[in-house]
Amino acid sequence: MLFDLVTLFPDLFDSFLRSSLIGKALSGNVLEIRLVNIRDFTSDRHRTADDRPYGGGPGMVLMPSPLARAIESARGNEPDRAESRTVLLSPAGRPFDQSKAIEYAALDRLILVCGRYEGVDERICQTLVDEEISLGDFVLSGGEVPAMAVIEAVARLLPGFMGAAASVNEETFSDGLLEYPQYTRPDSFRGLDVPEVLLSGNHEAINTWRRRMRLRRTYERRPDLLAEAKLTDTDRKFLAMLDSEQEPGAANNKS
Ligand code: 4GY
Repeated sequence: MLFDLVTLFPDLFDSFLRSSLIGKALSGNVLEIRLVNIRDFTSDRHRTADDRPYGGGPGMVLMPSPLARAIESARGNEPDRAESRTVLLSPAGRPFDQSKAIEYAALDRLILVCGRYEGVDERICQTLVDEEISLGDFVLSGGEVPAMAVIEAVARLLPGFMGAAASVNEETFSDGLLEYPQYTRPDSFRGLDVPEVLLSGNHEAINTWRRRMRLRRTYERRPDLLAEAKLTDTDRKFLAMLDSEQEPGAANNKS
């Protein structure tokens, strides 16, 4: 799969692209990443890429022309890649999630546009961008860090990315619940013991405990996920019990 990164700061990707897993995927041809520097498509001697916003207000806006030419340059090589998508990373986008990562992993090519300044000229979004996606409700200085997150989320779904031995564990988002807590040796660390059940060797008890921990965590931290989660009748009974512990005046033995 080919990723084109359209950015004013290509150097920000240096260490990321050399990092072990991504680096291996690049040399193993599982992944190809091309950098397109927007600055190379400016047309004045100062190589200006930003301008003041029409209507006034603070900050600067990424000029449409250099960005348009940069995106078109990316598309221009190998324009015949069957399935290609141009995506802008922006807090104003639709939320990026695991289902989006799966969708992108099926493409031949993803063009990631990294904005800077206060934003990108809206006409770029209307003409050259297929969709805007957000990594979360916070504002960064540019789309480069979110672009790396998207590459990592998508790349690990590509066949051959992690080698034959390790397979992708998508449990958390395949059934829509948060993961259970993990422990490794030693069985006591700074006075905190590994839950007994995990040392019991009783796999049925372990599975039940893990399922309940997943339900409890999701209930406490991400109740919004429960609406879409795949739940059994037993799960729903457990959740109803958690909920009854939340009633005002009900006994609460947890912490
Ligand atoms: N949050 N999710 C995000 C971001 C920076 C102004 C457009 C985010 O995806 N991207 O904060 N991006 C902005 C900065 C121009 C990109």
